[in-house]
This record gives sequence, structure tokens and C-alpha cells, in this order.
Amino acid sequence: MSASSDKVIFYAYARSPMWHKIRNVLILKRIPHAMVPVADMPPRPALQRLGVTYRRIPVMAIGNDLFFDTSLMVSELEKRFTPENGHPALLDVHRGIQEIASAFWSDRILFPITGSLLPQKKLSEAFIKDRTQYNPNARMDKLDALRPAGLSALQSHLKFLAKQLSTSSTPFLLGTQSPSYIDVSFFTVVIWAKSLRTADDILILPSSKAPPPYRRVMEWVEAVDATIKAEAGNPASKTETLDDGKAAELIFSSAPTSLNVGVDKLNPMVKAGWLAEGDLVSVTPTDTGRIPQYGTLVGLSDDIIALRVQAPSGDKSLVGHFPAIGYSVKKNKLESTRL
Ligand SMILES: N[C@@H](CCC(=O)N[C@@H](CS)C(=O)NCC(=O)O)C(=O)O
Repeated sequence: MSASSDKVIFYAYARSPMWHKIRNVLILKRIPHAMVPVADMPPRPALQRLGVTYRRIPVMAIGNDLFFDTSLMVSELEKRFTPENGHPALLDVHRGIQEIASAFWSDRILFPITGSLLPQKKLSEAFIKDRTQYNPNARMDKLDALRPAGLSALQSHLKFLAKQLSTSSTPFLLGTQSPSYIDVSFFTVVIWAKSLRTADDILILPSSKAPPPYRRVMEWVEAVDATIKAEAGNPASKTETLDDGKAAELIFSSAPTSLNVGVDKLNPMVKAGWLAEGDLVSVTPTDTGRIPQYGTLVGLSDDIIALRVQAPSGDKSLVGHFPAIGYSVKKNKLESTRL
């Protein structure tokens, strides 16, 4: 069990690859959880009622604490759900490399490359318009025409996975007996690419039919897939569907548990006088979905940025956590609205 008995809640939609990644982590770590279904594009009233303007999916809530970005979610789950309590560790080897490669190679480089393989004719006009705003670099109106560039990039990235696998004595990337987080991160993106059917000449399964040097990569896909499938039926990682009203009630009736982080006075931005505890700030992703989240700064460390976020109605609030890198935090000019 976790250190607290709070439900682990996710706001997500079934087709979201980043939700699939988290779901695979929850399966391997045997964590029971609830999901509040949201639409595959805004508006998302279930998040609006919490005061969340950050637009990316999934969002994780545990008690009164919200976590943004899957990399931070996994780190928090690893902290709260430990092997001593029946939850296998996914980050027990080469932790720094696993986290940075997942967040800044798999999530930020390979994931958008795979997005460029989406079959244009199967996408609605509304979706193309929305995702163009979400990521202006995505060239959503030219997906089919630009596909060779995406396929070529995919091949080059798979080559690095092949190189890494050639040094492993097990089917997994880091020589472990079962998949680590880094396996889950890359696997989820590769399997998403496979499901789009636009990379069939590259992602060849069964692995015995794949040409070298990709055969080893396809064997790795099969090994990770088999492990997840074998674990998927375990009632310990069951997904319960939760109504958004009930989820909001659970969030607002809990006290935040991570407030003790505080604002690090030695942080260079604090020392420079740019930021101080209690400032009204905005936090914005530096890559895609650059919609700011506003709140009062309550935590700043090498690992996280934490904001107290006010719900639009009543005097309810929650604490939202972002990773310290990959997000920019700025003092809001409208200082008169200090909460
Ligand atoms: N680095 C972020 C990326 C999240 C992300 O790109 N999520 C996609 C869904 S898989 C998204 O939010 N797309 C736009 C949307 O759904 O509004 C994370 O790890 O959480």
C-alpha cells in the first residue's frame, strides 16, 4: 500500500499514449487506481472545476496533491509504492539515466516523431485544428506528405535501442530480469507507432520476420508486451472509473501531504530576486501545450515546482506539482491578484 490511503486518481482518455504508459507502470507496480475519463481535446470541465488550466493529459491526483507530467507521476509512485509493500520497483537501477532518457528522449523526441506518423485521413478537422494549436511544429495538415522524414527518424532512434540491447544480457534495455521504467517508456511509444499502421515496413512482428538490426528491438517489444500482458489481469492494478464530482470531492476534502518542500532560498532564481514563496506565478511547459498554470508558489527545489491552485468557485484549493526541468516558472505580472 501507499504511505497514505488516498486513492490514486488519473484524468485521462482511453486513446492517450501517455496514459497507456502510466497504465503500464501501474500494472507492473500493482497499484490500484481510479480514472476520470476526459475528452481527447479541451474543454475538460472535470479539470476546469479544480482550477487546472494546464492542458496536457494525464493528470494524477493523490489526496490534495496533483502531479503534472508523466515523469513526475512515475517518480512519485515509485516513492509511495515500494517493494516492501508488494509494489515492484521500476527505477532501482540506473535511476538518473532512466528518468532523463524517458523524459527527454522518449517523451520529448520519440513521442512527437511517432505523432508525425498519425494517418491524416483518419483524423477529424477539429482534431487537426486542436493539435496544431497544441504543437505548432507538428505540421498536422501535412502529415501524409511529410511521413518519410518521420519514418527515417524513427529508424535512427530504433538503432540506438538496438545498440543498447546488444549490450544487455537479458531481453530488457538495462540487463534487468523484468522491464524497468525505461523499457515501459520506449515500449509504449513504439507500440503506439505500430498501432498506427503507417510504419509497417519498419516495425515488423513477429520478431523472427524482422530484418537485422531491428530484430533485437522487436524481440524486446515482444518481451515487454508479454510481461505486461501476464500482469494485466492482476486485480491489484484494477482501474476503477470515477465520476468527476466524486473525484473533486476527494481532492478538496484531503490535506496536501507534500507541502513541506518549501521554496529553496539557494535556488539561483530565488537568489536573483525573481521568485519568492507566496508569489503569484505561472508555470508553462517549454515544449508542447504551452498553456500556463497559475497559482501561488509554495515549493521550489531541484526536482519540483509546487503551486497552490485555487478552484474557480468557493474557497477550495489544491497543490499542483511540476517537474523542475522542462517547465518555465515566472512571476505573474498581475501581482495585485496575489492569493
Ligand atoms: N511530457 C508530457 C506529455 C503529455 C502529452 O503530450 N500528452 C498528450 C496526450 S498523450 C496530450 O496532452 N495531448 C494534448 C491533449 O490531450 O490535450 C507528459 O509526460 O505528461
